[in-house]
Amino acid sequence: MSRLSCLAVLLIAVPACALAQCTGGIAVVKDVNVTAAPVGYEVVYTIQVSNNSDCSVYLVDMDDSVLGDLTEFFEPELPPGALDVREFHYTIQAGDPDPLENTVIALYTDDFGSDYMDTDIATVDVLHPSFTITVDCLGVLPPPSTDAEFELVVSNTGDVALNFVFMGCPGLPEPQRLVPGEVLVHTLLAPCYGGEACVYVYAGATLPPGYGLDFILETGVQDCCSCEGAPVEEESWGTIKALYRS
Ligand SMILES: [Ca+2]
Repeated sequence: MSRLSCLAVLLIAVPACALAQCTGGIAVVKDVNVTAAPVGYEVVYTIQVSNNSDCSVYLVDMDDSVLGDLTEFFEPELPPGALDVREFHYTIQAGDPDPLENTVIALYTDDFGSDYMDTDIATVDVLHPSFTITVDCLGVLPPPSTDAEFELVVSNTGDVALNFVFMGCPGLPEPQRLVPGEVLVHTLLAPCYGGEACVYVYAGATLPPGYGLDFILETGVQDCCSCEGAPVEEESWGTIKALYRS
């Protein structure tokens, strides 16, 4: 090959080579709307892909360790500078690991067969709020009183502090904050009417304000006792249920 023809090859090859090189890449950012959430709560993940290269890129795969294969939800092609943002809702499950970490992996390619990959992680601290509540008649006070005495016991059996409000508990300051494992014991008096003394207590528990979650666990309990020395009746109503208020 002569020196001249070698130069000609170089002149042809260099522009073709320059075309095949894209600079920049893609960036994936994953966010979640809360840092902590109880089981049953619907969290919102946002996944944002930006094409920071100077070439169009084409989606190959978008896979999330919790949300699954998300490829179909994203644009198949992202021009240079384009942004693709999607929201996904996920309800925290009882069996989810705590903390719940999920990783999204995005894979794109370009016209020249180069791969572009990026990944991001979002983490949610899974909360397990729960409590128990009982009210029991301790007996009828001796005359001249006509009251029966009851003991209310509330126990925070979950892994997060709860702020309680009660109805039917005169004399109990509110709100009552109980940390995990803490137990509240309170004595209540109820007058005897028609041979029975009864108390009805409603308990509502909310997460501390710092979580920013409008969530309430609530239930009610009831107990009665006979004022004539007959066997004590025990009743309760309600099961602890969680309400999510938007
Ligand atoms: Ca946790």
